Parts: sequence; C-alpha cells; structure tokens
Amino acid sequence: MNFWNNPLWPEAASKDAAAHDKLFFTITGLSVFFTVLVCVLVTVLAVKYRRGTKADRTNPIDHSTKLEVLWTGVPLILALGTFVWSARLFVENRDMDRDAMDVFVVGKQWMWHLQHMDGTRENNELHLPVGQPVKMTMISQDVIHAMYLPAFRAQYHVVPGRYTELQFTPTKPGSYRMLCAMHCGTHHSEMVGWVHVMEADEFAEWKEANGDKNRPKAGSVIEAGKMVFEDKNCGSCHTGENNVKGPSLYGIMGEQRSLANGQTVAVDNDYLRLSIIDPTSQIVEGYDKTMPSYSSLTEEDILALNAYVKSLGNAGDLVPFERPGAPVPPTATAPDSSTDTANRTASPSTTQTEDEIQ
Ligand code: HEC
Ligand SMILES: [Cu+2]
Repeated sequence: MNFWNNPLWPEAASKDAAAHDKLFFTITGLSVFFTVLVCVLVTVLAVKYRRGTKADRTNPIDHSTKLEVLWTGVPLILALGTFVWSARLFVENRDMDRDAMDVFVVGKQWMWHLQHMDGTRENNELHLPVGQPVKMTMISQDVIHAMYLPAFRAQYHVVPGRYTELQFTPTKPGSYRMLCAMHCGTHHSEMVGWVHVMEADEFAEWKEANGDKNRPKAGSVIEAGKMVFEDKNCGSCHTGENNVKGPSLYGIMGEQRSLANGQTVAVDNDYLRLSIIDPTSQIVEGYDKTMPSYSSLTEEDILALNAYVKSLGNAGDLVPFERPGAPVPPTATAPDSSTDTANRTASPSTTQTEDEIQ
C-alpha cells in the first residue's frame, strides 16, 4: 500500500478523514473559483480597454453601491461560513476522548518511539486495532517534531518540555505512512514509519506474539512507573497520606492543587512532569522546597511515573490499594460525584475551599 505512486491524494482511513476532505475541497474550490474569476476579469478588461481600442468610454461609472455590497458581502459570508465549519471540526477533534486507547510517543532526532500501555514498545512502527479511538500523548526529547499521519488526516506538533495530544480512529485495515512534518534537522526526511491497522483479532495475536519481544521487564507502563518510583525512593516522602515529608499522590490526577503562591492549578501530565523535574517551580500549599529535582530522568521514565501516579486511586482506573484513611467513597448513592471526589482527595494539610476546587 504505497500512496507515493499516487501523489495526489493519500487514502482516507480514519473516522474524520471524509469530513476534513470535504472542507479541504470546498476551500480549494472557492480559492480556484475566485482566482479564475479575477484573472479572467483582469485579462478581458485589460484587453478591451487597452489604449487605442474603440471601446465605449462615455459615461464611465465611478461608483456602484450594489456591486460593492455584492463583492464584499458574498466573500464575507463564504469566509465566515468556512470559519464556523472548520472551527467546529477543529474543536470536535481537539476534544480528547477519555476512553480512547492510550499510546505514548517520544520523538527524537530522527525516529519515533512509541509505547502501548501494556508496555509493548515499537520504533517507527505502530500496530493498532481497526475502529478503536486512539489518543497519543507526545513529547520530544530534543527539537520540535510533528507527528503526521496523512491517511488519518491527523497532525500535531511534538515539542520538548510539554505534552501534546493527538487523537484519531482508524477505520480501514492497512499500512499507512507515519511522517515528521516539522523540519527537525539533517535526517528529518528519514524520520518516517508505518502505522499498521489490523482487525481486532489479528491485533490481539500480534500483541501476543510481539508483546514479549518488545516488552521491557517491567511489564506495563504503570509497572515501569512503579519501578522508577521505587528505584528513586519517591515513597520515602510520598506515602498514601499527606505527611510532613510530602503530600500524598493518591487520586491527585485531574484534581485542583492549591499552591504556596496562592495559585490554583489543575493536576495533569504537564503539572506532574514539572513537579518531578523542577519541584520548586510549583510548591504545594503547606510544604517547603524539600523535594529534590529529578531532571535527569528520561522522558520515558517521566511518562511512566505519570501513568503510575494516575493509577493511584484515580476514579475508574486501576486502584492498587485503598487510600489509607480515606472515607469509603459513596459510590451507590451520589450521582454528582465531582465534588465528592474533590472532597475525598482534598488534603487535610491544605485549606482548599469549595470555590478553589471548582
Ligand atoms: C525528600 C522528600 C521527597 C522525595 C524523595 C520526593 N518528593 Fe515529591 N514532593 C515532596 C514535597 C515536600 C512536595 C510538595 C512541595 C512541592 O510541590 O515541591 C512534593 C511534591 C510532589 C508532586 C506534586 C504533588 C501534588 O500534590 O501536587 C509530585 C507529582 C511529586 N512530588 C512526585 C515525586 C516523585 C515522582 C518522586 C520520585 C522521583 C518524588 N516526588 C520524590 C517531597 C519529596
Ligand atoms: Cu522530526
């Protein structure tokens, strides 16, 4: 399946591809239409009124409100229409699907490094089951790259120092190009790979056959994170409860944090990453600058640590053990669980109010 032989158009192999193609063709069509219209008018009028022709030059029109409204109004409506259309597609596509299958991506000069949540690693290749929404969490180890999957009409920058996300749903089995769309150095053009979309049972077989070969000893990403956590002795300060040495990391993913400087921030992958490599940048309220910096950890170790922290009592996820001292969650009775979760995880040493949590 090599679409280089057909340079005009890559295959449409994702859920959003058709909608994006429609928009793309509409914008291209409009541009071609107006370009041709203006070119033809310029040529015809230039020829007709060139010096020396006998064209009728009596009563030259110097103003026509009707014409002006027409040539301002029509393009305005068309432009606003395409704006609303594309903005809606964009917002829909950037609204991340929480139930999507997670894939971690690290870009580096000049290769793509991909990891499935069960720990299976791949380089410049990614195997996916058909019909399954996929969410990539991506970061670069060096310069700016861009994950570009033309057949899925998906592209997003992969930058050092912060996570970006990309989601798509492959709809057709086959092999499709994975490219880097950001000029990232000498061998940028070689930073290419393949996405292999397979039927669900084939994918399961592939996992079975290749999992062991590619899987690190630690097993899943969460287990790998746990290994780093134990290796670096994070647990000497972070236990299941807030204590004098450090705050509990249980259930913090997705919650709000009050900082010593009075700010409130949301705990997400970026916050966790910063807390680990540069702890003094954001001090949790009630604590001092006692956590050492772990800036020497690799991006992969940090991604694994994040996955591990997220697994610690995040509602609906893997819960290794009950948070000590946590009140029994009112699962059956409380349909509006947002404040309950916040209350459960609000730490005794910080003074979060209901307002801050919102
Ligand atoms: C010497 C004790 C100590 C060690 C060891 C330590 N931390 Fe911390 N950690 C703290 C303290 C104190 C804070 C709160 C102050 C701050 O934000 O820096 C904190 C905050 C954090 C936060 C932000 C938590 C929140 O509630 O918002 C994260 C995430 C974190 N640590 C992860 C780690 C990881 C991962 C490791 C191991 C690689 C680690 N820590 C090792 C003491 C420690
Ligand atoms: Cu690149």
